Amino acid sequence: MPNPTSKLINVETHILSQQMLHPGASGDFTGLLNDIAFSCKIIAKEVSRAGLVDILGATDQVNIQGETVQKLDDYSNDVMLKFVGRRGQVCMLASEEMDDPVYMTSKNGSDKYIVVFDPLDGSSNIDANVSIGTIFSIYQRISRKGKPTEEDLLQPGRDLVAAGYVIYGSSTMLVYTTGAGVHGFTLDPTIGEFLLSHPDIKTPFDSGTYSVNEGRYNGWSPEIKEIVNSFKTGRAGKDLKGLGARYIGSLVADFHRNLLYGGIFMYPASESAPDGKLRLLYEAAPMAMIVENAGGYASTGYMPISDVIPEKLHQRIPLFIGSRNSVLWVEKQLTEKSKGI
Ligand code: AHM
Ligand code: MG
Repeated sequence: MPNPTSKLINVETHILSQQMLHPGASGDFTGLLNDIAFSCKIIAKEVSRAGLVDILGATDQVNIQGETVQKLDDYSNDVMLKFVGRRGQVCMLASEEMDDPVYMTSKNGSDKYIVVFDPLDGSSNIDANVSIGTIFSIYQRISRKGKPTEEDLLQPGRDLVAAGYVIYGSSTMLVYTTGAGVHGFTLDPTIGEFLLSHPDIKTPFDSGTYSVNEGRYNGWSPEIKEIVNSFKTGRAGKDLKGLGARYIGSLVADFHRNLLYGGIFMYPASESAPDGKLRLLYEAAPMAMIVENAGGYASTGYMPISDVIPEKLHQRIPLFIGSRNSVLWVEKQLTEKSKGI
C-alpha cells in the first residue's frame, strides 16, 4: 500500500491557500471555485461514460450559434446551472448554450460574482472520443446590488478575477488561475479528488508547433496565408523555423497541449467567418488570462484579447494564442501589413 503523503494537495486546499494571498478575500470566492470543480467532476463522470450509455446523438434543438446541440452539452449546462453559485455568491450565469444570461439573487448581498462558461467545448468531437472540455470565466460585478446590468457582463478579460478549464482527456485535469500563477490538477478517479500535479505552469517562450484548421485556407486573407506559409517554410524568423503542425479541433485540447509544450493556436477570420469562430467571453478571454499568467500571450492579431471590451454575450473574435514570441510575431506581421509597412 502506498504511504499517505503530506504532499498531496487537492484543489479545495489549493484554492484556500490562494485566498490567503488576497487579504480581505471572503470564502465566497473559494466556495465558488469549489462549486465549479465539483460540477466538472460530475460532467467528467458523464463524459467518461458517454460511449456506454445512450446519451449520444443530436437533439433537435439549435443553440444561439446555429449549431445542433448534443445531449451532453445540455447535461453539462444543467450541471453548471445547478451547482455553480448555489451558495448565493453569483448574480449572473451566462453560457454558450443559453441565448440569455440567468439572473440569481441572494438575500445577504453576497452575490458579487458573474460566471460565464462554455459547458462542453469541442462537443462535435464527442462521438470520436476526442478530448473536450469546460471553460469558465469569473468576473466581479460592477453594479452594487439588485439585478446585474449589461456592464457587469460585458467586461474585458483584463478584469477577470479567475479563469480556468477542465479537460476531459486520457485523464481529467483542471487548470485555473486567479492571477497568481497557473496551476493544474489531475483527477484521481479512485478518490474523486483533483490533486495538484502541475504547480505554477510556465509556457515556453517560443513555439514548437502551430495549430490551425488549414482546411479553411482558401477563405483566409493573403496576410494569414503568408503567416501560415512562413511557419511551414521557415521564413518566419530564426526562432520560428521548422514548426510542426498539431491540430485537434477542440480548443481546450489544442490549448492545453500548447500550454505545456509551447505552440501557437490560431483561429483567424475568414471569408465565411469574418469575426472568426471562437467566442470572446467564454473561450478567448479566459484562455488569454491563463496563457498570460503562464508567460504567454493572446491577441486578436492587432491587440491583446484581454483588452477587448465585449459588445455582446456571444461575440466572436479572431484568436492567436500561445507562446509569447510567436504570437507577438504574428501580431507584428498583421499590424505592419495593415499600415502598409
Ligand atoms: P464549440 O464551442 O461549438 O464546440 O466550437 C468551438 C470549437 C473549438 O473547440 C475548436 O477550437 C473549434 O471549434 C474548431 O473549429 P473548426 O472545426 O472550424 O476547426
Ligand atoms: Mg461548446
